[in-house]
Parts: sequence; C-alpha cells; structure tokens
Amino acid sequence: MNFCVTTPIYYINGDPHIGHAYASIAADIIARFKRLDGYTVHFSTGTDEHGVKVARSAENVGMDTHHFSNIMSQKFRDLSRAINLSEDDFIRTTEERHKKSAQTFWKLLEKDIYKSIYSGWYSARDEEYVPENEIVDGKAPSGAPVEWMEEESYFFKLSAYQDKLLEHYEKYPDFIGPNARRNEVISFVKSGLKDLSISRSKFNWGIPIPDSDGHVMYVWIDALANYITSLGFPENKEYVSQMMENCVHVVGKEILRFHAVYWPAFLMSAGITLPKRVFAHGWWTCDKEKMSKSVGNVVDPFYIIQNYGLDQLRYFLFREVRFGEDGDFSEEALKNRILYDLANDLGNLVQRVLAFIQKFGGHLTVNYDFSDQERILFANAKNLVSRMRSQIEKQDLHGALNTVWNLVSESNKFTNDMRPWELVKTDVSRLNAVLTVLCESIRSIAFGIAPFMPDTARKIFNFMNVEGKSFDEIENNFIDQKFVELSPLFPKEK
Ligand code: ME8
Repeated sequence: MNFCVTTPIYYINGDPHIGHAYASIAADIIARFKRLDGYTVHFSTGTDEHGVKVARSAENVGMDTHHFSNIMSQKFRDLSRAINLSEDDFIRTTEERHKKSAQTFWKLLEKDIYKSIYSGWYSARDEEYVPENEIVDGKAPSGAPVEWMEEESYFFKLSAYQDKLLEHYEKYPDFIGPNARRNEVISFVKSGLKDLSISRSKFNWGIPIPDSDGHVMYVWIDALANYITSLGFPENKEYVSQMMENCVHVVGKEILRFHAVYWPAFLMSAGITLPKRVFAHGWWTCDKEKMSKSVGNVVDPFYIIQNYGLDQLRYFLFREVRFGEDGDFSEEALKNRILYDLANDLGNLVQRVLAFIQKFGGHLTVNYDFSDQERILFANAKNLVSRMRSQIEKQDLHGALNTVWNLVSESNKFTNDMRPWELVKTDVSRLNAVLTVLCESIRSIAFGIAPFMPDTARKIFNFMNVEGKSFDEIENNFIDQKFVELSPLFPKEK
C-alpha cells in the first residue's frame, strides 16, 4: 500500500517561521500515522528557490543568488531537523534533477502552449499575475504591491481545462478539502478560466525553457513540478503515477488555487495521474495580529522549541485549532495546553499507573474476567486507532487529537473510580484487571500520540517495553512483560 504526502516548498526570501513549521508538521503527522498503519510512504518537503522574489532578496543583501539560496535553503533544512520531520526527501528547485524533471514536464505540456504578449499586473511577493478586476487600491488582494509587466511570454491554455476540472471536482468530491474551500475553488473555475502566462523573458533566475530563446519558466510551474521530481520523474513513470494517485498535498489556503486548479490542469495536459487530494489549512496570527517582519511579531519556531519543548509545540498547533481554520498563536495559550492537557491529563495518567506497576513488581498477569466498566475502556482503547484512521483520512488532525484525549480523560476517570491504591490492600486479582485495562489504554494512547509527539510516545513505549513500530502491536497483551524505570514525561525545566 502506497501513500504520498507533501508540504508546500518554501520560498527562501526570509527565515523560516511558525507557519512553515505548521505545514511541515501537519504533513509529518499524516506521514507518521500512515507508516504506523503499514503503508509505504513518500513524504517530501523542500525549498522553492527561483523567481523574482528570491532574486530580489539576494540582490537586496548584495549576495550572489546561488550563494544566497544555499544559505537560506539550509535554514529550512535546519527547521526540518528542529521539528523532527520524518521526510523522505528534501527537494531544492535549483537541483539538477529538478531542472531535468521540470523541462521534461514542460515538453509534455507543449500541445497546450503558445506564444503571445503578456501585459498586466504582477505581484512579486505572491509570485502571481493579478487580473485588473482583482486590484484593490492599487494592490493585490493579499495587500502586496503590484507592478506593470509587458513582455513576450508563453501561455498555457488553461481555458481549455475549465470543463474537465469541473468534471473532476464532481467525480471526486474529496479532491479538495475542507469542503468550504472546495466550493470556493468551484466557483472560481465556473467564473471562467483565462490562459496563464507561464514564462518570463525579461528575467533569468529560473529554469530555462527547453529549446527556447532566453525564456525561463514561471516560478509556479517549476515549483509545482517539485512533487513529481521528488517521486523520480521523468524516470519511474509508473511509480510516479501510483504515488500521485495516493498523494495528499498539504498547502496553505492562499495557494490552493495553484494546487487545485493550475496543477491538475497541467497534469491532465501532461497525461500524469492527479493527486488524490489537496487540503488547504488556515493561517496563524500572533496575539491577534498578522505576523509580519515589519511589525516584529513573527513567531520563531526555534525559540519556541528551545523554551517550551518540541512535542509541546507539535501538540499545541494541532489541538488548539481545527486544521483548516485560522488560529491565533500566543505563549499564554501554549503554556496552558502544556500545563492542563500534557502535564495534568496525560503526564499524570502515565505516571500514576506505571509508577504503581513498578512499585508492585514491574509486570502484570492478565486477568480476563473483566467487569463491564473494564470491558468498555478495554474496547475503547483497542478501537482508538480505527477511530483516528477515519479522521486522519480527512486530515482532521484536531479531531484525531480530541479522540486521543477522550481516552486519556476516560482512563483518568477510570483510575479515580477504581482506586487501585485501595485494591492493592483488598483485591489483588481485581487490581490486575484494572491495571491491565489501563496499560492497554496507555499503550493505545502512546500509539495515538506517536504521529503528533514522537518523542513522548517513544518514552512511553520504552517504559512499557513496547517496540512502537506498528499499530498491529496493539493486539498483543502484556503477560509477564517487564516494565522499565520511569522518568517524567514532561519535565518542568526545559
Ligand atoms: O507559497 N500560518 O511558499 P511560502 C500558517 N513557494 N501557515 C503559513 C503561514 C502562516 N502565517 N505562513 C506561511 C509558497 N505558511 C510557494 C509554495 S508549493 C509548490 C510552492 C505556510 O514560503 C503555508 O502552508 O510563501 C503556506 O502555504 C506555506 O507556508 C508556503 O509558504
């Protein structure tokens, strides 16, 4: 079973921030869940290095563009390490393999390409052509400045794909998520698609168009092609198609149009399988303000990880806000989540149950004569992953965490009700049943959090002497398993 998940590839005009970390961690959670569920996964991320925006940023700091790209791309690689990404590939669009792939891809589109003159507005910050009717107060809808452009350009016959795209959205209702965004895309396409300018002739920081006269590709064609380069295109065409068929692109809402309209149209033209789904997530603000360098409120993921811990951040980002909606970042909210959800709910559950087992010999003997209450918790523990599976399928990462935390609460309540510290004096066989159910539950919880908080899950697996490599392990019991010395899950000092 194959599965592919991607992050957007990031522009390297500025330092990585929490928004980049967010998209990357989301894709990582999905990749990790699928691996635990037995899939062969290809998870790619990387940097988008061509285009006007990057070239100007290099110029502004007086650096050679190649040199600038190397330095900036490395910062995104460093972010990937700092947030514990499990990517299979980190792709840079300046790599030779990508040049070959993008040029081959271009050739496949040639029947839909013609030359003409582009004259219109362009927003360098968005790397986007802005139609006259979308200009508001002399700016792009995003608020970015626009500049007039008039040059010879190749065009892609996007208009020829309007009906085919609408058919595709109809036939595959899950192609775009969340649903509200799907509707926006459909009305955009219904309102009429214009052919798209896909080359630049007055500018050279890009991939040259094959056999052409000094034109370079529009940065978005080059960027979108990264997904197939990473899968091995132009070689391994069969593998590329197989993976694309099971591929989920995680993107920010502002670039959904590129992924759900342009990209599928290009793929149709090239005869390459379309991805299974494009999911658009929302945007983070900071203390209710749009993050911006000039305001100085850009949240630095390295700082947050240093001060609050990585798994704490990974948890917060997906518990605080429904994935797909906008959210507001504040250190106060993060601190509360750490204190209440992590230390109090999860930390205490693991600590008190496993410490108790340690105290009484460090292992369990299984008693299958469960009471009704025990049976319910046992069943809920065993079913946790299957409930999460349908949520992860829809990228409902927030819902999946809620599902885990319901089991955490249920297990804490069960512990309070059953009072193992009293049973130890009165009914040792009952105590065994209670602890067995709690251990099953804690192991399932560890699997449930593993995609979100891999290091924390690993600690719990280690305490319980469980491998933690596949959801299949949830079926095994704990007879005579030796538990290991505990240490705090969320140490107070970071
Ligand atoms: O658009 N909140 O790159 P990019 C949440 N190179 N997510 C945010 C965010 C925020 N405040 N800011 C950024 C590009 N992101 C192109 C993509 S893909 C073929 C090419 C996330 O560096 C969000 O996922 O501007 C957004 O789509 C992504 O970073 C792209 O950032």
